[in-house]
Amino acid sequence: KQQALEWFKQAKFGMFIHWGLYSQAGGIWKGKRMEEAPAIGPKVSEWLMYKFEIPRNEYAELAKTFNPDKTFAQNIAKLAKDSGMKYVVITSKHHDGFALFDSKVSEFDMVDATPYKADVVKELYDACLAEGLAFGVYYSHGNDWYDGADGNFKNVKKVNDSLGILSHPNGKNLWDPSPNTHAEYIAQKALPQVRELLEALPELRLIWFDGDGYITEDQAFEFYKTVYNSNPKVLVNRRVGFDFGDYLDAGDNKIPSASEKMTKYFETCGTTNNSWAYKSYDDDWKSTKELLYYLVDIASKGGNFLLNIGPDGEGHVPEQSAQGLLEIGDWLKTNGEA
Ligand code: FUL
Repeated sequence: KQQALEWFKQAKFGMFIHWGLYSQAGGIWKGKRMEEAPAIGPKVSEWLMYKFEIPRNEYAELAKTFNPDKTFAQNIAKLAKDSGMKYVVITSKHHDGFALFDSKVSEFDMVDATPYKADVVKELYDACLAEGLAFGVYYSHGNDWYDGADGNFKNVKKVNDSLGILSHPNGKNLWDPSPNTHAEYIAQKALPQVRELLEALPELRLIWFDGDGYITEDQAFEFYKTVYNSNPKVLVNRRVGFDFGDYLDAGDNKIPSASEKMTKYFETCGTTNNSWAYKSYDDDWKSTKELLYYLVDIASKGGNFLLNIGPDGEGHVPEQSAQGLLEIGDWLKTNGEA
């Protein structure tokens, strides 16, 4: 782990990718924007299913038209490289439960359910390794609106992590919960899928877990152990839950203040507009100067910046965000260490 952390500390700058079935909708469902949706909760576009309380079968229809450009992996890997990034982390499964990789324990995945029929996580892994980039996956272990019943929230009193973040009652599927229990989901889908990823991607560098508000301490430990036993070189982020993570974050788009005590190494994940996944009508892009300010601020405090892109349903990165990233790459060539 120590060696893996050394790599991570050197890396400093990475690319986060939020991409999945929701990317096709771009924040709009049946003519309505996320902001007009009935449910409470975040307006970020990967929360589409939750915000519009879309029944599971209806949501699954989105897979039938998910057929991105075959050049997705190459294009993204090149963009990350040209932007001076050293690692890439993609949403292998977000809260909607859809896996972008080939899973044997679920049919709700890229290979079984889409006309694309190929494992796009593996494609991106290969493309990143070819560019000399490290590769990681985001995996929503705690929350799964498709298979995770009601999210087990009632069994979890409080997230006992070092930053004292309390879990909140939002975010579970109460409109059309799957019939299995949350514990069954953990045993039959989440843990097996994490094992599948570790086996399919031997050079994997990190797993970025999410949804620790919905799991118990024993379950958090089980995820940590599963990763460690399969490949001890793979880092695990704080959100695996209950302080088991190898490194910290200060929250979405949060940079710790200079006086804030970070007990472990940290990474800040950030958006380029106001959504993680593609939102067709959000043009509120951060300027390159602002992004550079964050990068330098975070690096000066000793952390990593995981800057996000949200490709559209075809896999194309919005022009403005690609441009901003490339300008950071140019700046780093002149002023950075790399
Ligand atoms: C949050 C998620 O709920 C968001 O959708 C996003 O993935 C962000 C990075 O983490 O917990």
